[in-house]
Amino acid sequence: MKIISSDLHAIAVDPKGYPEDDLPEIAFVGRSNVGKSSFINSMINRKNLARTSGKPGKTRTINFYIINDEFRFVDLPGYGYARVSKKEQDKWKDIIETYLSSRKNLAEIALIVDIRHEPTEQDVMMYDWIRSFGYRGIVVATKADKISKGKYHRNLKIIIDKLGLEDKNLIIPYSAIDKKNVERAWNMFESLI
Ligand SMILES: Nc1nc2c(ncn2[C@@H]2O[C@H](COP(=O)(O)OP(=O)(O)O)[C@@H](O)[C@H]2O)c(=O)[nH]1
Ligand SMILES: [Mg+2]
Repeated sequence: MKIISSDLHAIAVDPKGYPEDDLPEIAFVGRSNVGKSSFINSMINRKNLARTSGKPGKTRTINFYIINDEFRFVDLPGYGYARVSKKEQDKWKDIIETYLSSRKNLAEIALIVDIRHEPTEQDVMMYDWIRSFGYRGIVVATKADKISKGKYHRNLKIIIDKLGLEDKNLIIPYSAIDKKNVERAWNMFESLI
């Protein structure tokens, strides 16, 4: 994919704030701090368009990034950050679910997990939900630069088994640092947009 332009298009908490056009969107969900914003930045060769943060639990909004004026990447609020109240977590859950269940533009939802860790119950729930809505269920296993060679395949298998992936081509080991598999990720998304 040749990136000609990329911009923040909209920030929303509910459907009133979503962009009003027919451009296809690929949304990214995952735990807080898993690397969603870093994934988006590295895919589009931008250092800090999608805001990344050392402080987990900061993104409370849906951020729409428009690419080549043709499609959007959508950065959803991260779930599962223990240090925010239940009430606040429920609010984020509502923001995420409203978007995912109502958005006509949505071409695919990709789940981002950390390759070093077994997926959480919330990851499993999210993945089941994605599949039940008829999406393919692409999984990006990021932070691959942080895992030893010895653990790499073992951990991928743990993730595949825990999430119940039917096809192991659906999981993309990735690194925002060295851009491992950036081409493979683009090939996967290009067929959808
Ligand atoms: N080593 C490494 N660090 C990463 C990678 N992706 C994200 N990070 C770091 O993980 C932290 C959280 O990333 P961020 O993109 O803000 O996560 P988000 O909350 O899911 O959007 C930041 O300190 C990033 O620099 C990666 O592929 N490799
Ligand atoms: Mg983020």
